[in-house]
Amino acid sequence: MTKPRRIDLIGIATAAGASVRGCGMGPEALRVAGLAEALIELDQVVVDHGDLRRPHPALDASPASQRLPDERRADVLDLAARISDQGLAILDAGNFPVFLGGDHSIAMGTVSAVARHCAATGKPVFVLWVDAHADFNTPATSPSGNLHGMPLALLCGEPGFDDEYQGEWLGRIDPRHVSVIGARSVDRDERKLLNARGVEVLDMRKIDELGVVALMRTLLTRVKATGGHLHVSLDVDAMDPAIAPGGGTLVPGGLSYREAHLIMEMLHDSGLVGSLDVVELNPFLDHGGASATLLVDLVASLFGRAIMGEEAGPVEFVTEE
Ligand code: HAR
Ligand code: MN
Ligand code: MN
Ligand code: MN
Repeated sequence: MTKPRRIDLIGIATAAGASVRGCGMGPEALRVAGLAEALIELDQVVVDHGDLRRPHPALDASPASQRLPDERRADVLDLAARISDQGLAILDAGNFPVFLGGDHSIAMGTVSAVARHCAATGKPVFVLWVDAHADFNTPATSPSGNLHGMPLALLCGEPGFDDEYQGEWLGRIDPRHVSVIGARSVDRDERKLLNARGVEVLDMRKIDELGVVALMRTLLTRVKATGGHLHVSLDVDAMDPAIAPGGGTLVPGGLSYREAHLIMEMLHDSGLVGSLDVVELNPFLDHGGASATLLVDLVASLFGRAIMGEEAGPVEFVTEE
């Protein structure tokens, strides 16, 4: 990747889009696991903007009680608008935002920032969603009502999101420019929407059969041909729970350690990635920081850490006709 002017870290300390609490502590766990240090080691310039959080967290009557998804929606959308504005300012300044979640509903704001930034220059936006889930539910199809299962549908302009979800802050992306990789838990009606809108789903079966390299080469070649901006949204549950236990909605049969790194290494070599989310890390469920450490190492691979050092350079891809 051509070196960005600067990497801007921005934490979003929230679990408002999820029913399992704890991923609000994600940004701090990523810092403790050495995220900034790993990037500095790769000769990047890093600024940490600290965390966005909801302004007045309400106290529940019982500490164990869970607020319903409807009661958490205003927090999700308030944060999304702030994330979008702050992300846009970072991108407009020519810097590389790394958004530290927080649950995956933060991507309503992060991808909006990218879409708004690119709309100004006419650059097409592509999204690589690295996740066990497709996060393409709408309020009508969602089995849980949790907003972390809906960001892609909102961003792709799916109907069924009322006025409360709309605003200047919301950017739009083309569902045919979205690829979900690592998927293995897709809801019935969500699957119908994904197919109808032309979202590419590189599910675990395809990875088993064809391998990460073939799938990523095809994708990267397509993005490169358009000169697009590639946004990567990395959900901790994309990886197998055996190596990444720190998530609230784990699904067996995920990416192996090397598959995940290879995705990041190929993304680095492509030079196409301009923004990143690291989401759903739940330090309360993690085992001794294993998942936080894995995520930091994956981000380092995305920014050029390589087994034999950065000088080895990218492997050229040849496209066979
Ligand atoms: N598909 C389920 C739902 O909509 C579960 C979504 C869980 N989402 C995440 N993000 N952990 O990927 O409720
Ligand atoms: Mn730009
Ligand atoms: Mn997700
Ligand atoms: Mn997920």
